[in-house]
Amino acid sequence: MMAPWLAPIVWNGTYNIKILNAQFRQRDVRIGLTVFAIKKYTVFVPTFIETAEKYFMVGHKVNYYVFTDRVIDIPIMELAEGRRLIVRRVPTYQRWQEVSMRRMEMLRDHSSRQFMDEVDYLVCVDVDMRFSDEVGVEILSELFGTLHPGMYGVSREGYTYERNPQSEAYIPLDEGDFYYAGGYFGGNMEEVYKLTNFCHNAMMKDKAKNIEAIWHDESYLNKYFLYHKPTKILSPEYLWDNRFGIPKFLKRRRFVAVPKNHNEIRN
Ligand code: UD2
Repeated sequence: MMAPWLAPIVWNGTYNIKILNAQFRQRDVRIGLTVFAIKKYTVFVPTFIETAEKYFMVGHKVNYYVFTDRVIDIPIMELAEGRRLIVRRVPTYQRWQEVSMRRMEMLRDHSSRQFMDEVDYLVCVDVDMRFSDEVGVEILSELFGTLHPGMYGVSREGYTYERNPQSEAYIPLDEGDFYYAGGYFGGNMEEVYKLTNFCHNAMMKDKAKNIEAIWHDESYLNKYFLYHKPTKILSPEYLWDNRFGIPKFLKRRRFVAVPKNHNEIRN
């Protein structure tokens, strides 16, 4: 429940949401939830928003930021009071790996401009997901990351970090705390800016050397978190994939992957 640097690992039962809600409401906190829906991934947006309306930060001020190359495909949706949907047109890239990686650059650019004025915290997630239980202010902190559901319980040597010493994402076998998921991180605006700026610059340095890390943006994120440790860590309750079954330790599944045919949806 606690990382060795005293950052809490958030599980069901480790916090009192009533106290936390009162604290965050007192501060009138505004939360941004960002997703990218490029090319065919626009099909995931309606379920994502509908389920977020039901479970994500209910009772708080929320801005949804949807980045897409197909603005016309994003439906107008009815939202609860205090919640807004902001759709931004962004460029697309041919390879899905590049689509995934370029999110860092676009988040960085928007962090230094729009987000700064509009929200206090940013939550950056994958779009091919649905909320299925409450996700509230208990996740918010200066800088947070999420344990990857597929790497939970795996030993450090087994983590799929980038192992090529030439890459900016390189992590040696005897280093690393946790394996964090690329599809769920966030923090306050300053920290998200620093994280996305680092990851994008590292990717560009590698690109110049013709290197692409094994798990793309996720590999660079893991490198960043090694030297800039998150102040809060979300348990796999916050990011699950039913392909991994439903283990006993998992009391809640709050945000779950929508099954997809990778080849079909990425091409
Ligand atoms: C994992 C990570 C993802 C990223 C990726 C890198 C999780 C849950 N997911 O997801 O964050 O680190 O590995 O390999 O940790 N996208 C589009 N259009 C496309 C392709 C991608 O919009 O054509 C966006 C979309 O928001 C999607 C995200 O990029 O959710 C990541 O792509 P993915 O979900 O196909 O990658 P996946 O499942 O391997």
